[in-house]
Amino acid sequence: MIDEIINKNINEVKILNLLNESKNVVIITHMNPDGDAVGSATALAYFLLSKSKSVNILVTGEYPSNLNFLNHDNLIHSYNSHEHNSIINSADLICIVDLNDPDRFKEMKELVLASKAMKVVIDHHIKPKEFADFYCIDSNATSTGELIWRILKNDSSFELNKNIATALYTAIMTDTGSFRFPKTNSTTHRIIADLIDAGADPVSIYDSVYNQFPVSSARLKGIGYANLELYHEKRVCLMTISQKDFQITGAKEEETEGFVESLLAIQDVKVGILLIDSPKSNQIRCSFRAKADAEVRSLAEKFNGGGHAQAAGARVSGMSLEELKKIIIIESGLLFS
Ligand SMILES: [Mn+2]
Repeated sequence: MIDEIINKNINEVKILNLLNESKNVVIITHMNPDGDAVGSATALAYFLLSKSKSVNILVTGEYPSNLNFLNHDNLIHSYNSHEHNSIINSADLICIVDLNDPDRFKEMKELVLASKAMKVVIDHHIKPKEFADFYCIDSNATSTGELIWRILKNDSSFELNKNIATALYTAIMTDTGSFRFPKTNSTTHRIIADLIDAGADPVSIYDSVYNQFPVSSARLKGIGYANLELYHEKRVCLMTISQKDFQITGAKEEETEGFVESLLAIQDVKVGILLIDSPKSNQIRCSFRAKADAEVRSLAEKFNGGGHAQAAGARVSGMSLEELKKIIIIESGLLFS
């Protein structure tokens, strides 16, 4: 299976040719899209619009309101079968960005897989599933936004305008943790320099993405911080958020954005773990983050999850928060053995 995908992993110029040959393009990204997902999708959409293609971005469910500033031209739609099935059916190219597993298409899955359109995956996650016609995958890329940049800059008539620059800046900024995660290098900063030259505004983009927390989120984080636990010579920091904590603060689940990353700022901590007893799904959402000299993918995989070496996650059902916590405390110790 993996060999099959390697054979279909084509270079940026070939992807560009597919984009240029298309007429009706649908861009799909994952549910609960992050800055990389929305930024990559909108940058690609603006490029295709500049080539007079018909373009729609479809996401399952809502997307976070702090990314609204990227959707001022209303290119992103929350999928509903009534309005959007005909759009998927009439597409000749479906670009799947920042995800590689059709299960994450959710309600769109059947229709997308059955579509006759050419399907291309542009992504930087590992272990892609075999379902698309072509793949543009580089797990060493900081972000899908970086891959979109590599593709577009091959186009001789490509003009980097403010909309594309802002979308790609957002994608790369969010997936590099504002240029401090391990894959950040001089190439990243050279791309960013070009994006700033083309009109991306670092101050206003950061402000739009990150300085938008409702006070309920700050209060929830306060409860989480008050209850932090450290294990394994302070190398593992565990934050748990219970359903009761959501009730007390009135915070919503999506207001936990950034909580787990903040655990790595604590002295001696190598691995941050956030367990959220989800009021929405009746599952426990596990988020794992690691510093560059540790890894957490193997931990996520033990709970049927996955992700990157330094950022991974899983969803667990059938046990209480306390039961799962006990197991995770033991398992996380094995990361250092
Ligand atoms: Mn990404």
